[in-house]
Amino acid sequence: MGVLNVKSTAEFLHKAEMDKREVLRITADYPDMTVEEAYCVLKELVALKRKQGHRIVGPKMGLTSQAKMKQMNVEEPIYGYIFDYMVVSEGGAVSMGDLIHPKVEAEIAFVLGRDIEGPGITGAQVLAATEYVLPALEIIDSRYENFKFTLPDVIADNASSSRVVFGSRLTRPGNLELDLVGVTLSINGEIKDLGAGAAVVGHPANSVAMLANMLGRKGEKLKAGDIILTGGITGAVMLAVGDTVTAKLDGLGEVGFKVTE
Ligand code: OOG
Ligand code: MG
Repeated sequence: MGVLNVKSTAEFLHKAEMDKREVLRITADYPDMTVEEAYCVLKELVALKRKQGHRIVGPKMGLTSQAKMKQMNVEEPIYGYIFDYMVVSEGGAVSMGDLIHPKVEAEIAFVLGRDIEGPGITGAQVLAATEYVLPALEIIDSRYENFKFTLPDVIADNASSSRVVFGSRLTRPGNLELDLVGVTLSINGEIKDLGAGAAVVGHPANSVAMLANMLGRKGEKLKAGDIILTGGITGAVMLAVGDTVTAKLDGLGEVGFKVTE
């Protein structure tokens, strides 16, 4: 009990990730941890990873789907950061031995051509500033026992970020209707879940706009060249050794990886 120590909490979560060991959620000991405090832990966690030489590839949005928001009983999505060591090459392998209890979800990623700074950013402004969109598979791996957490817990844990695979085809957003893009997520050739871009707060560009506005409240902005994950379109599906995972996104292409020991 007592007062939450931001620094040691960040170290605890970073160590859990590096040791590939699930841990008791922070709110079991600090039930009063607020969302604001959780973002302070995230900030410390980011500083820690940077000090170890890891580089941010871009921010990610989480809990952007109605299903996850309802499940977590929240109204606002959350954000975290993807680091360079989390990126797996398209068609490559994710090693189960590096992870705890990973799940995969299909997403649309954005690459901005110029900086965007909230408040007041809209989806239309995001689209106008977007250079490319691309398919992505995010592997989430909550550091908490049984993937069970409250909202502040998951924020402190970098929104369960673990690995990401980006598709190699870049598409200019142009007249694409990203809300209507159909998505399937298959494992070993069997469709496990499916959805459409609209699952992400109505349109994936809205997710980027919300992120710009959330960062804007902290005096931060989205930068040109950032690769931004907009949030799961499909549900998250458990992974097992031997799985071959493929997502197909209508008009955007495919992305996949294998799970090895
Ligand atoms: C939190 C991460 C959520 C998404 O796309 O919704 C996320 C979790 O469900 O563990 O990455
Ligand atoms: Mg995600």
